[in-house]
Amino acid sequence: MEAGGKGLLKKLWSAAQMAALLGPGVLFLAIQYARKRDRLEPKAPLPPWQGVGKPLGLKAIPGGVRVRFPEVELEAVFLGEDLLRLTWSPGEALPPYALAAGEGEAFPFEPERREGGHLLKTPRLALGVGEEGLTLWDGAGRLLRREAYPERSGRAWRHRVRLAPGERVMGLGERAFPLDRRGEVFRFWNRDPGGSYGPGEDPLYLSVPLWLSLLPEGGYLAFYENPADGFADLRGEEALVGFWGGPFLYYLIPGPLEEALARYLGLTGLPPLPPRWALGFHYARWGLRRREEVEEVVEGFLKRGLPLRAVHLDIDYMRGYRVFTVDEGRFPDLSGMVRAFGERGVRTVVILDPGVKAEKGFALYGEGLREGVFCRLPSGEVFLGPVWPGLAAFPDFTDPRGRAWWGEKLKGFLDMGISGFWLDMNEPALFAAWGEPTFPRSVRHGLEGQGGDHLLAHNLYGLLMARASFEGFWKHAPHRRPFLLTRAGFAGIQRYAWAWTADVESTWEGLRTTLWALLGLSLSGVYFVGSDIGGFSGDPSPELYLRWFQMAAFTPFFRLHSARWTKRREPWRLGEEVLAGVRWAMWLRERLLPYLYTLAYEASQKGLPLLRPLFLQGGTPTAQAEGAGLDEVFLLGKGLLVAPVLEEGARVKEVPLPPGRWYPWQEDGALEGPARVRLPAPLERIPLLVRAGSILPLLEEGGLVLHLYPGEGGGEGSLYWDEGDGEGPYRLDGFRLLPAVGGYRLLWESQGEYPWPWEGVGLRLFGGRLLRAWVGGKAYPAGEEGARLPPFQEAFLEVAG
Ligand code: NBV
Repeated sequence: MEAGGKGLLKKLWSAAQMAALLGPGVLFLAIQYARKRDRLEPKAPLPPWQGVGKPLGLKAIPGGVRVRFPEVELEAVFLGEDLLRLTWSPGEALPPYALAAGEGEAFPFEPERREGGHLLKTPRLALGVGEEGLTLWDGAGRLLRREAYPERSGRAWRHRVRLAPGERVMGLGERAFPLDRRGEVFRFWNRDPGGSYGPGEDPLYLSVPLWLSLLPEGGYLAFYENPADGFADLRGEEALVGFWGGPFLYYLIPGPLEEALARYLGLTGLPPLPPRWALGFHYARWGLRRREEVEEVVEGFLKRGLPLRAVHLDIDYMRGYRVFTVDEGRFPDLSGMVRAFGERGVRTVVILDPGVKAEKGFALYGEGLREGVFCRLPSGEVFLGPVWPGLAAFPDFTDPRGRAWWGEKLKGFLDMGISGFWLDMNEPALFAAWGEPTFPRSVRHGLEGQGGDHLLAHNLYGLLMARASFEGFWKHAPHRRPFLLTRAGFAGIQRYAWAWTADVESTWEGLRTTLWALLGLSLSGVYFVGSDIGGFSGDPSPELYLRWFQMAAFTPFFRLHSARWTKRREPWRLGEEVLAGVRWAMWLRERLLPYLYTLAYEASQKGLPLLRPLFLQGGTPTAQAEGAGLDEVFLLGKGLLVAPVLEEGARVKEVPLPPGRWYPWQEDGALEGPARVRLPAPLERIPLLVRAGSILPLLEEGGLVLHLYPGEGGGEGSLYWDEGDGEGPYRLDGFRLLPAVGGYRLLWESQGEYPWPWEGVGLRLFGGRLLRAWVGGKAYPAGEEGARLPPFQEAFLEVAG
């Protein structure tokens, strides 16, 4: 009785919130839908969990073994010396949507018989198959993981994994929790928290069943290739990981973790090189109802000399929220607007929601019905759910026909000159007055012909909407690099889209939560990420707004966005002080473009993250064990340490410095790590540090300038550059600084066909005074702003004292 009463209260409360957010009209549909979903949701109790028993026998197969249990089988196969795949059967096999390529080569080896079991060993990994469970060691013989044999209940599988005392577990996708996930339970189920979230909200929009274990020495990565509804319970000394359906199939990769992540990207796909403009500043705002309002904002940025590179149109541009339409009354001649913006260097991105208004006479809906591309209920009836336009049907992106159909629809916008698409509501999200704001689990999906329910396909919806959009983009604009931004996704989403952390609250906790979510995504293979500056759902104080701006300037996706019910927040509306701070952040971002673009290139080639928590680069074992600075600062690439201010009123930031020497941004005196240092953080800027030994390529007024921050052995850096879009020629420049008598030698090596687009190169040295530079016997004087030289292969830098 009591539980029922509480349940009712909860329902009323969420209905009230929904009404406040979306208005009474939507509320009616949302109540109707929640009732329908409750009726459709299968409620059968689960049979009790049952263990799989002990292994009965083991047989060698190419690259591994098959282990027989009373009723199940385990297949353990090495796909490389550092990649082990474990598959339990029977299971619900699914198309490998998360994976980029086919299976790797099976790695040849012989299982050895040992007391109490068998040992499977490569130079990098060893798996022990024992009486009670599996044990994993790395190449140095260090214990990585011990797991018990799994249990089953109907379609569900779960197992227990022992956690070592000092072990940290990270990853798991986008989470509103500190990076070390121990002590909490997480669900793998993409979910729209409904217009606003803060710390502790779970799950969020984009889950990835990837776990990174950081041990006092070493660590490993485990990736569960299962999109079904699942969980990781990390509250005890033993973790419990399970899925309510789908295949029980996972991969194990030994550390170091940075390499393990790169290996995981080898499996699930590298992010493509983005168009260069996408690394600039983007502006969005929900609630700009007319073309003139958008034009006014663009003008506002440009006339103040604020470098705006893209403007996003939220759902307001559509006719009654019908996807792929434009309201000609409010947005007349959209292509003219897009062209005019383009001429001023501003790209246009439009939002797309998956729901197609279920309305007689709406051509797209009629066509979708005729072509049979929408998701259906088990009865065969097209499934309808309420979203922005009212009741809508949803393309089945797990069906190749659904994907192709959707991809075609992008053509109109691409022909108009639209540069990118922002994919929203693709968890998929629905308006439900209570309970889960998504499809009932019984909704059917094609799954490449094999068929299956929403329990299996839910987490794939965003991934495959992105895939459909990516493929359509390629097809219809083959000379442009696709730019897609998505809210939901799954493992492999990095192959198609960038992600943003969406509707976070506009509070200081929201800012901190954002940093957790961004780093969590990065540690889950989703490297191109960003947030709504200032938070989505409320009105940030000017100080919070500025601190958010300053952090965002160093995250891969840099965009201002806000909800329609909040106060307008273009940078010039928050006072002179804020505007000056924003100008610093925006221009520093512009200057860093060559560095960022090079990082983007490295991500696309080597699978290295852009945002890195300290332990991924340069952390000593002690720093790792203490987890120092895990959630306080981050590295952008290897060279730049960013220390965002996350507290109101703070004008000093305590920064955990990893070992080595670190130069405060553009200063000469380096600090020595490991240490915790207190650095000034006036309102206008946040502390930035450069790792000694870095050469950073920057764009400054005169062209390209190398900032040289020498370490003991000199320094190095690289630069990737090309036309900025398409697949034309590129160039890759490598710079090496070597200590020499009286200064440094600077060596420059180039690869690729793209010509050097600047006049010569500028040099600025930190940690010493550059007097002049010599190239081929000719001296080039150095002033306050450094020296400018013609292109060279070797230069000598003469340094004072
Ligand atoms: O399209 C409206 C919003 C959008 O501005 C936001 O960025 C998304 O996360 N969208 C969610 C739908 C409505 C949220 C209440």
